[in-house]
Amino acid sequence: MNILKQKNWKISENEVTDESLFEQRRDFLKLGAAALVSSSVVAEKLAAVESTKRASLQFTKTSFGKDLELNSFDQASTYNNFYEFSLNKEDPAKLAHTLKPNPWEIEISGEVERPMYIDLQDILASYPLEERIYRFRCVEGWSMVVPWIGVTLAHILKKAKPTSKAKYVQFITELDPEMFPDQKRGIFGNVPYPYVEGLRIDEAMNDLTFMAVGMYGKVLPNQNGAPIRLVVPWKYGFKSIKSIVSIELVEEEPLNTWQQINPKEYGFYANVNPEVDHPRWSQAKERKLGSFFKAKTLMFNGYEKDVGHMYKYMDLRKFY
Ligand SMILES: Nc1nc2c(c(=O)[nH]1)N[C@H]1C(S)=C(S)[C@@H](COP(=O)(O)O)O[C@H]1N2
Ligand SMILES: [Mo]
Repeated sequence: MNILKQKNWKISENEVTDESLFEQRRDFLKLGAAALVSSSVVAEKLAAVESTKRASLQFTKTSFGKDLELNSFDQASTYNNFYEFSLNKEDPAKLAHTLKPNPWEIEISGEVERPMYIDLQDILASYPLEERIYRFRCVEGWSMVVPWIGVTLAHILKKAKPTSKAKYVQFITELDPEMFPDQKRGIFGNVPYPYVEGLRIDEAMNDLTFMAVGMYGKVLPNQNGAPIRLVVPWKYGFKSIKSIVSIELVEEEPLNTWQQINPKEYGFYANVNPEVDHPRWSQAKERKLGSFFKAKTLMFNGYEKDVGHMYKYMDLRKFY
């Protein structure tokens, strides 16, 4: 295989902002003697402090989602689905320190003229990073609005030059039980690993389809899929696969993890659609993190004018 190995840029120390670290440490000191007697409280707080030490990113702002009301960083980084750590949404934030996002490489292979490895540091240092505010809707009925930082997937794929046989794209999450405790459990784990997702090539090349390396101005927290994850805003959240190490261009439709687990409930397309209910619950409404009331779910999660054309001749009840 013809592998193009790119230069390995490192983020320099001075790009790491310590502002929030300092703020948190001060709060920590304010907790005073009462908290200090419990060493587990101290350890937990220190872990939280460490996790805020994330590098700031250089990026351009865009008009995507400029009228949407953002969720807070805390909301988006403490309520997570990341089964490699746990099924419990509060756990990834506490457990994800075992994920080592640096160094990290993504292999691009399959139906491409230029198979390659891309170093994550290259993306951070030399790709045109932009911020996009997107709605995010989990199939379970909760939603949020997040300012992601990254590049379009199309930008990355074009470097590898997909061939005419590339009809789909398959993504794979890192498989490493030292980083992801649930992977140690083998067949007793939460899901069959590694986590796999897929998109049709036109979906992958759509301008909305984003590879996020950061959020809220800084690199991704581990629990949100560091160092690089997919964000497909018109599809249910499970399509937005985290901590990606492989992107393969393929001829056949990939079998994504949730389809493997329960094909009656989860399909390949997973477009947000308030008219097609999940077999066990309605998809007509959603609750935004932090909101008391539910809101109506929008067709294609509000992105119909950007993506509706791709599904014009498809029966969306059949291709769920
Ligand atoms: N590798 C991997 N990717 C994943 C998941 C997962 O468990 N493992 N969960 C998915 C689901 S169900 C959702 S809703 C989103 C959650 O992303 P967030 O934690 O950043 O909100 O990640 C998706 N990507
Ligand atoms: Mo989800």
